[in-house]
Amino acid sequence: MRTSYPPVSIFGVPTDIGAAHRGASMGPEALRVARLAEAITRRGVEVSDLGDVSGPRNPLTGPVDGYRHLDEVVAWNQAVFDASTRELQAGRMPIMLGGDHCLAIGSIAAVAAYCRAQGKSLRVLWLDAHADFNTSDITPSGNIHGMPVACLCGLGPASLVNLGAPGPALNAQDIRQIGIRSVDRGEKRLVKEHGIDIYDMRYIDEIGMRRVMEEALEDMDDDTHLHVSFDVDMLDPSIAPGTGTRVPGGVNYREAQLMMEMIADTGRMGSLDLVEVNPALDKRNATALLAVQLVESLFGKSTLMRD
Ligand code: 4U7
Ligand code: MN
Ligand code: MN
Ligand code: MN
Repeated sequence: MRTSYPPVSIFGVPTDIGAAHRGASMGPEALRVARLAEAITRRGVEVSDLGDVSGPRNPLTGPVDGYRHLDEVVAWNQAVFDASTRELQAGRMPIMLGGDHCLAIGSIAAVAAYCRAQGKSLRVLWLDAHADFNTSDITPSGNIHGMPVACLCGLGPASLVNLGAPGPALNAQDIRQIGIRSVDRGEKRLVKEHGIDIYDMRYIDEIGMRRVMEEALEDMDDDTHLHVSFDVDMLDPSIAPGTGTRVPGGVNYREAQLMMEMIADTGRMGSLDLVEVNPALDKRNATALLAVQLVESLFGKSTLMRD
């Protein structure tokens, strides 16, 4: 088990450009108010909050050819890609605070390009209620936060697919999705066709979170970079009400803690997205406060000394 983490660089990505509900743009401040940096510091990790990346304002226009705000989503993701790349190359761990989940296109494209250059393999854990595998012809909403996984696998507009380097950033086999319970009709066919590994809520109920995590974290080695993309709507809405696309029947508090602790045990996490916190829908910042507790576990906090 690794006991030390590389230094962490936190960025806010204050936008709701990819979502239908306004307010995820306030997520970074909510997480700062919930003392995210202090919680990581308590784990003995060096942390710098480098402020916010910037991008265009939300024009609040409707979908065009199946995409809402495509140009603005590209601009924000270019900024996320550049910031993530810089930190990875400096040997630091980027943490991107959303903002809506479209930012994972830029953050994961950066991680994928970095891993290719370093000859490392990549494992992406996608913690979410949703598969986020829609495309312009099947999306029920036109919202690009429902499309990042498809874009990263090469299904999407050229401006997003080729954001970091030409061609798809990810292979379907690099991804494990956990907590899934809302997949749209056309999206179901597509995730099946591409063989995305999905641990849905039924599977979690049937075999339990411990075995799910063991399977999702299997076959990594010393050269594997683990990227965690954590959409807080994975959590049950009763404990995490502050998010725009709530789906009942989510991961409970103990299950979530176990997930984070088991990720920490691998010692392999090299980058993190913390997305979809929407303070406008929250109750007394409960969702951000819970997310901070979970991040503390992700950095190895546990009740007893374990080794
Ligand atoms: B999130 C949805 F139709 N699938 O595409 C869509 F249900 O990043 C929701 O996971 C997407 O929060 C949710 O609009 C995106 C919808
Ligand atoms: Mn998502
Ligand atoms: Mn989601
Ligand atoms: Mn959402």
